[in-house]
Amino acid sequence: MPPPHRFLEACARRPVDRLPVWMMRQAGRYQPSYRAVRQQVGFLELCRSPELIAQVTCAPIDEFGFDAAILFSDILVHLPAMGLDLTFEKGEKGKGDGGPKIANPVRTRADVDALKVPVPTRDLRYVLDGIRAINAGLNGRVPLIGFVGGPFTVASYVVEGGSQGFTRLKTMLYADKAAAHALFEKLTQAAIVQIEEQVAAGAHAAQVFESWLGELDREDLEEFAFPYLARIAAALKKTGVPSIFFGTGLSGHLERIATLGFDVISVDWRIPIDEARRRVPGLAVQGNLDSTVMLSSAEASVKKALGICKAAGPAPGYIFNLGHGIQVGTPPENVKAVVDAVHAFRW
Ligand code: 1CP
Repeated sequence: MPPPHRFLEACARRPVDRLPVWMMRQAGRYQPSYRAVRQQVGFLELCRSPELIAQVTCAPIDEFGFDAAILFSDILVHLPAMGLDLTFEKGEKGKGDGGPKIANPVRTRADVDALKVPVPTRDLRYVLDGIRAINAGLNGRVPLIGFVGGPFTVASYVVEGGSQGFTRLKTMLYADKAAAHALFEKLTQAAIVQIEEQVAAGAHAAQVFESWLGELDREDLEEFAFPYLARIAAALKKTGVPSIFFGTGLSGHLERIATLGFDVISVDWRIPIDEARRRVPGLAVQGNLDSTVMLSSAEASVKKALGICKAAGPAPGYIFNLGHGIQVGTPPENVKAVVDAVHAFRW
């Protein structure tokens, strides 16, 4: 890495020249350049091509000037190596992203026991080669964020067989606690080996996506999620790169999440950013524009974005981002307007 970059500086809560900004799903269907690639190849085919991974990861850096790149992949790409038959349905025309489908979902203890922990250097070589290809393309311009899914969020797809809610998984917690723990254990091991190899291949930071963890109450978070997340955070600490925890619907649990061992907490729009920063004083905070506003106008998007920059306050350790991913149909010019406005923001 060349001189310290403002995204990594902010993760470490050191002062920066301008607020760093990147956006979840900054590579995706809202971009004409991404749609052009997807006209040629299926989603999983794209995820399995190191050259295409590098192309679509670098495109938003060139197009919008983000301060960090995020590996183009998915939180579910390792599932075939675990023994699950994963496909992505075609996104309906104009209606957005194609969702994941698992033909042989995990429903019983025997299903859990049959799951294999992947060996990334063998099973996910394309991801690791992709990381090397991205860094060659970025040439040190911005750092690269690697990622994995959190155990609960990945389990929701594995048990339901797709984006079908959480009822089956939550029922498993109560009906067969041991099976649920065995599943979270396997998914935790799978997350740790993947993120360790991503860092070894050249990722400069790592984000854990626990998008749906807000589904659980405090008691279940304590039993079924926090211990596993703390293990992932500890493994990340050993790698030496900054770690980011992302979840939604978790505003009631920020102080507890701050004890898990992550360096940065990414919050959704349901909590004012100043309140989030007050509640986790020892950590950097990332967030939290509601991506829906960017479906409207550049003016409305910039107004809301600047309100967040101001509310975040001047203390080091703030990274501008969204509360969740960029939505399909977002006009790219609204994204550009927000990036430029955040970069122009000064105290
Ligand atoms: O720029 C980036 O962020 C691109 C890399 C990326 C990441 C970090 C993709 C590409 N997916 C993810 C993570 C991911 N995948 C999450 C966690 C983040 C979040 O909450 O959005 C989740 C829940 C998934 C599962 C998944 N994969 C979904 C969501 C389904 C649901 O339940 O709502 C979908 C639609 C996918 C496919 C997918 N992954 C990524 C893209 C661009 C797409 C669309 C596929 C296409 O091109 O048709």
